Amino acid sequence: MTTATSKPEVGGAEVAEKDKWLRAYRQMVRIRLFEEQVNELYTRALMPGLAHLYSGEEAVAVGICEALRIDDYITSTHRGHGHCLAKGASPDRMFAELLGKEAGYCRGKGGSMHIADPATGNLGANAIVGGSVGIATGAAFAAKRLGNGRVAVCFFGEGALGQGSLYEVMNLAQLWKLPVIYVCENNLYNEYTHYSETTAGTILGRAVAFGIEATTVDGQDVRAVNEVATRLVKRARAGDGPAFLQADTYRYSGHHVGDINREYYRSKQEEQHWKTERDPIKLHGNWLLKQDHAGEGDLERLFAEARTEMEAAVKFAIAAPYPSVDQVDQDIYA
Ligand SMILES: Cc1ncc(C[n+]2csc(CCOP(=O)(O)OP(=O)(O)O)c2C)c(N)n1
Repeated sequence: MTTATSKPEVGGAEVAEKDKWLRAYRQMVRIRLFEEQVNELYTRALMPGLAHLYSGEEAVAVGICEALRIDDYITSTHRGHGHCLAKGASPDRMFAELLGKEAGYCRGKGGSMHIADPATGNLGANAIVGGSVGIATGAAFAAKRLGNGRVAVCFFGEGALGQGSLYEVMNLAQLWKLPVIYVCENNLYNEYTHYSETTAGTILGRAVAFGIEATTVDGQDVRAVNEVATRLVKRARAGDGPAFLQADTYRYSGHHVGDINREYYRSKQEEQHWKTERDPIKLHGNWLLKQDHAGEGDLERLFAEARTEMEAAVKFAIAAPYPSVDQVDQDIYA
C-alpha cells in the first residue's frame, strides 16, 4: 500500500487518476452488491415480479458513465440496474421502486425495468428490447438543436440487433451527425439463445454500413472501456457524429433471477471461466494493487462500505410505505 514514506509525493494529476480508478472499483462493487441484494429479495419473495441482473457486466456501465457528464443522457434496458447506479442513481430509491414503494423512482409503479432518473440524465430503462434506441437518438437530436453540448449513450444488448428501428435511427444519426453513442453489450446470449444463432454477419458491420465510427472493446476491462468511451464522447461533443461500441462481456446469472437451470443453453464450465478468469472487479482490483493505488485492506474496506450501503438501502425500501390507493389512476398512460 502507498504510504507517505514509501513513495515520493505525487502530483495533482496522478492523485486524480488514482481517485478515478478507485472510484471505478467502488462503483463496480456497488453494482455487484446491489444485484446480490436483488437476488436475495427475489429469493425471499419480498420483490414482486422478476429482475435481470447485471453482475459480470459492471465494467461496461462504469467505464462508460465515468466518461460522461452528469447532464449527459443515457438510455437503458431490462438489465438496467448497473446503468442507473453508474450514472448516479440512489440505491434507496431503486430498491424502493423494485419493491413497489412510493419512494421509488416511479413511485413504485414501474419496477425494475422502468427506472428513470432525469436528475442524473437517465432517460429510463426499457422492457422492450431495442425500445430506447429512438429515445436516445431523439435526445441527441435535441442536444444538437439546443447546442448544449450533451451526449446521449444508448445501452442495448446484442439481442436488439434484430430490431429494425435501430437501423432507422443509426441512419439518421449519421446523416445529421448526432451526438449519440450506441453501446452494444454483447453478453453472448439473447435470453437462452447464443447470439451466433440469431446474428448474421458481424455486429460492427451493421454500423459500418452507415459509415458510423465503430469499434470493439473488452467489456471486462473498465480502463479499456473508459478510454474508448472518453474518445467517442469527445468526438460526439465536438460535433463529429455518432459512434457504435461493441463491448464484449458476460452475464453471470440467468437471463432473469428465476433462470436457475442453465445447462441446456450454456455450460457451468463456461460460467466458471468468466467468473474466475474474466471478472471485471478482480481484474481491476489486481491492477490497483499492482499500481500501488490500493492495498488489500483498502479493497476490503470498499467492499464492506458498499455492503453496508446496500443493506441500509434495502432496509429503507422494506420499511417505506406503498403508494396510497387514491394514486392508482395517476401517472398512467393508456
Ligand atoms: C421487442 C421484444 N421482443 C422480445 C422481448 C422478450 N425479451 C426480453 S429480454 C430478451 C433478450 C434480450 O437479449 P439482449 O438484447 O441480448 O439483452 P440481454 O438480456 O442479453 O442483456 C427478449 C427476447 C422483449 N422484451 N421485447
